[in-house]
Amino acid sequence: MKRSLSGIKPTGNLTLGNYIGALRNFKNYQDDYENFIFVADLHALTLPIDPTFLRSNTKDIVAFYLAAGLDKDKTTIFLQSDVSAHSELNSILINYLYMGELSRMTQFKDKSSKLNHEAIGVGLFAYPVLMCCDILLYNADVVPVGEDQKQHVELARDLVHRFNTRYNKEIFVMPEAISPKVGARIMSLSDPTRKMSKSDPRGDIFLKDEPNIIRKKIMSAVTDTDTDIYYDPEHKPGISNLLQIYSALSDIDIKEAEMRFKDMHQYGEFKKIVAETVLKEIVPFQERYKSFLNNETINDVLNTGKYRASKIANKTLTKVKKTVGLYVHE
Ligand code: AQP
Repeated sequence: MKRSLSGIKPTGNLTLGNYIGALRNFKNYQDDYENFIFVADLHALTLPIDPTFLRSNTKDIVAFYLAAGLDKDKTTIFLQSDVSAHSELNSILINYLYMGELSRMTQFKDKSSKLNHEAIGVGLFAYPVLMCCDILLYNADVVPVGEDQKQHVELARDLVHRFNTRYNKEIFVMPEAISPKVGARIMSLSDPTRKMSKSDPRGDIFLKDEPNIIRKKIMSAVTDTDTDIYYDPEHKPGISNLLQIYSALSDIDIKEAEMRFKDMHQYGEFKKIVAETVLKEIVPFQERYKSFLNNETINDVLNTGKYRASKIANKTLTKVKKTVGLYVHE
């Protein structure tokens, strides 16, 4: 059976972007793939974060995974920090990637551009190395991600090629990023030229927002002064973003969504329909999330996941150690 792996960093409150681009799709892999979904908590340390928030957000994400339809008997749900092989493989593979490659990563450039040069953490720079380890430890065939993470999966592909070629053995499986056809890049509602992002929450819809707040945010989403509703991200980024949200949550393509609104010519009416579509999906999701958010459920899921993930990850780690010449003894 092929393997699928994905995760979310607990860096901030999860957004509708995380939901549409990633979370909502995770369950689609649990029947046909050996599915691994983790909370990338070590990645959350790459920028300063409040420890109490990190802990509670980590639990939230596990409850979100369950609310999104992940079943612990079908999907291995685990914490990155629970499987020490991630950090150990990181110490090895960091030597197989280049400064030039890491400096070209768009996410690093974006995030570091907001910091004083002297204060850019090494972890932020090296974050894609750890992400390569996350993927390669499980020999994932597919990695379901939103648009912004594709470049990191590409880096993992380069690393697989480099490593396997150097040792002339197929140690790692070549992973492939897969993104939803619609909704792989949901934009901020206050500035639709910017990605909706949990660590830069201007114009975000949060998965824990109250329904009236969600409605308000959508009704005041920035659009243009026209009245026609069609998809044109360059000239109508706000309307295109709302169309994207609508079509992703209605499971239809953009063309069909455009058809539904072609005679409407009223942004207010359109926004109301988008808001109701979001609420129809998010309100029951929030109810399920609340029902899973208790220590007993979370710890049970994570204990099972830790055991299953560690077994597979340790096997890969041993293989890599032997390959590079580290002395492995029983
Ligand atoms: N706006 C988005 N539209 C579609 N997909 C998105 N994802 C993130 N934002 C959007 C996808 O969500 C998954 C989890 O993301 P992550 O935790 O690895 O962090 P990220 O990609 O860096 O997302 P954020 O929300 O912008 O986090 P911060 O602010 O911490 O950097 C990924 O599959 C991502 O593509």
